Amino acid sequence: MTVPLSHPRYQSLQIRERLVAGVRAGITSQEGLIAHGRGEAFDYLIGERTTDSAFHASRAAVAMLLAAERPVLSVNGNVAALVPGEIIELSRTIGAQIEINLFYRTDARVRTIAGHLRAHGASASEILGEHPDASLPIDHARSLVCKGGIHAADVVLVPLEDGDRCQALASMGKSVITIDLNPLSRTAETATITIVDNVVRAIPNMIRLARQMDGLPEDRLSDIVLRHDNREALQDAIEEIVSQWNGQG
Ligand code: PTJ
Repeated sequence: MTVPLSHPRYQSLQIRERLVAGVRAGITSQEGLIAHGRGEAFDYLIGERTTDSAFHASRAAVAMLLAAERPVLSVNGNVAALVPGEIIELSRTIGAQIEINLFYRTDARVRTIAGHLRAHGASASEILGEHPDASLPIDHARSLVCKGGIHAADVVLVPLEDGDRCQALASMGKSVITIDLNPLSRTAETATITIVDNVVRAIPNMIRLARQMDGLPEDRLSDIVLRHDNREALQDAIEEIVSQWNGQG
């Protein structure tokens, strides 16, 4: 279906179409559509904008990634369908690796996503995940990771994540950044930094911030990270939703 530009929900409908195309191309799981529906409902409540708390969380996340020794951006089927070029750009701006790690893992889907990212400009060596050789302490296919990627990372960005893997990564001493529209999710609470925003807005914001912050001294970056409190930021996100619907947003 072609959605006319004049439609009041044009952006939102475009995002749906990208995910449906992702399912047809074997990139996104069918379950990914359901996960998106949940995210869409929260995005509606948030007002489909980047809130102040989300912007501040994005800034802290970028500071953490720039200060990291081995940052990795984890990509699933929804992220690959929605922001393929942007995730590559972010990885290059901050000097991070990309690793495909799926909840509903099949080798075929990992290969299709790798091909999709390469079609968006990634080189063969930039994308990890096709040949996992290590595992995370969880009883699930998404435990399969690469030794030189997520397994060795000190900071991992895991957008649209589930609470278990977030917990497993944290239990290995890693700092975990997530992007999740639901400020009440277990992932949001478990992550070191949660960005309560749509991945289609958050990743481009992070690219802009990384360009501005690149070159900041280590102590400045760690100061930005240390001053960020995830619990407080989640509380702010909930208050921003409430004030939006009280007509104060
Ligand atoms: O491609 P796979 O196999 O790795 O599967 C990916 C999904 C997303 C299907 C899988 O990880 C999953 O089932 O995730 P959950 O547990 O449903 O959690 C997804 C979270 O992301 C929910 O809290 C949603 O509110 C949130 N979400 C959905 N769409 C977006 C989003 N957050 C940010 N931006 C979005 N566009």
